[in-house]
Amino acid sequence: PEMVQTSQWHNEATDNPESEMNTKSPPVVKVPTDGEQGQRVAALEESFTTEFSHPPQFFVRAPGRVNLIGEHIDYCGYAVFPMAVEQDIIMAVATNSSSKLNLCNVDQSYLSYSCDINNFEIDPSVAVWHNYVLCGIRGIREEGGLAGPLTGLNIAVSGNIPPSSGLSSSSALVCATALAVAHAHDLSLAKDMLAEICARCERHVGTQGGGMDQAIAFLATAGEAKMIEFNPLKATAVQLPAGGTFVVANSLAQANKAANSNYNCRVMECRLATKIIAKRAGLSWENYQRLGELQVAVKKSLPEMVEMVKEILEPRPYTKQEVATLLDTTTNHLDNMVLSENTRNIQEFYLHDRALHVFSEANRVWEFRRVCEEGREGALHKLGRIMLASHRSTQHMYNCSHPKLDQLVDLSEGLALGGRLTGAGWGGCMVALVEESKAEEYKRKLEKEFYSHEPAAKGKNISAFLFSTRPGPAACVYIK
Ligand code: ADP
Ligand code: NG1
Ligand code: MG
Repeated sequence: PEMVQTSQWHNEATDNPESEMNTKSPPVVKVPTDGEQGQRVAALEESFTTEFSHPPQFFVRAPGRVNLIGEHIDYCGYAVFPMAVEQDIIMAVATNSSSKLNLCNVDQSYLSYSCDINNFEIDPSVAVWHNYVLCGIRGIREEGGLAGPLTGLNIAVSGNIPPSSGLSSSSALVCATALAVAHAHDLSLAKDMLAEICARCERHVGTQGGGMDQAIAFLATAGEAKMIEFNPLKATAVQLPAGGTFVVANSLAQANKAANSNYNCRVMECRLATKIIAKRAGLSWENYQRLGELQVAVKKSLPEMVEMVKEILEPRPYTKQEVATLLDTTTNHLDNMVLSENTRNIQEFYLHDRALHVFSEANRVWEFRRVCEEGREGALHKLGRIMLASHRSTQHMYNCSHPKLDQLVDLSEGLALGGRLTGAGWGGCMVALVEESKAEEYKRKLEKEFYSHEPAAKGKNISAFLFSTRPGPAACVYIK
């Protein structure tokens, strides 16, 4: 793909009315009583009342998201392009006087859990759902500005975001919890503050995420996709060209990001690439963690960064010992000062391909935005091509796809304008850009050529796996 010639790292200082909005707290709105959401809330209220023998005092909801472009680059400091989906986590909440968290879920496969709300450990070595709730509580307890200890909370959860599928069910759970705790304690925290607190606290489950999911959960607006930039956090609404629609197709292969070290391995490969390139550029490598920070320091454009990677790194894997030698340090030092706990046993790192993906993907995000803003003829086709290039890069350079995702992307060629994995990958969902007039035909094709062969889809309502999606609203509090 063509590449922009300037570094897009720095934010221009603009009068951004949106950033003023982001300093407001999430809205408090009347709880929905009709439609599908009304039914879910009613069922949740009933579960809550049965479990705790009293009604909830309020509800919160936080949405999942689909990332349109910009995968695995938020943790390198680069801008991403998500929109909130309508699927969400809803919580029914009431305070209790016993200083306990009492947690249950309408889906009984998520076991109930109870602990002292002011004194608990989060064990990242076990992938359990209550860890995400504990993260949200810990985030507000440590950063919410409370004067004293937390009040006990009874919480019941209902979610309809397909879990472990790249639509950010995890962050919806963290963000809903943080909002519930803040509201229960009368803390009016700004949306951007909540987004940043939640990005940090979700890392207690062990994944070193970048902040995209928590940002869009709080900063989304209905009807708009948003470019999210980091350091400082900024959300810009971008109008998508008319005539297109986004279809999400679940590969039905689940990937729980906290259950293995795949995700953190990529974060670490980017970190090691940053350090080796920094050293070669004469910088003190200890000070650089992210490829984005490196780009600022060497004052080069994204295409120039691509060239730099090709000059300095080799496509073969690097052993930990080689990395240590290149940095004039020891593997012990890397273990203790650079690598995360669950990546210390990894012996080989692919630095060249990962860094190439990041710089080219960061560039594609800006290209995608430019095509949207120019709104020229053929814009939809261009966006589709950019999305497909993004998929191929995650498939071949970042190695985070899954055969089922590749199959969905391949099946999309022709009827869709372009498809790509969304979220972290290794399974989960594909998002495809489709001309509105072809959306139904496209979905029928996937139903026939993919889902009819999938045992996991047998007898299930296809709309849970394959759906058109519009940008939905952000997290809010629901009151009666
Ligand atoms: P993603 O964020 O892409 O959906 P993750 O692996 O990051 O995938 O997070 C998935 C985890 O989030 C699940 O394993 C589960 O612990 C939790 N989760 C998701 N949805 C729910 C739900 N409705 N109720 C309870 N926990 C949920
Ligand atoms: P998912 O797959 O939805 O858990 C993860 C990260 C994002 C981002 C994407 C890849 C968290 C909470 N989420 O999303 O920050 O890095 O992968 O682009 O870590
Ligand atoms: Mg997640």
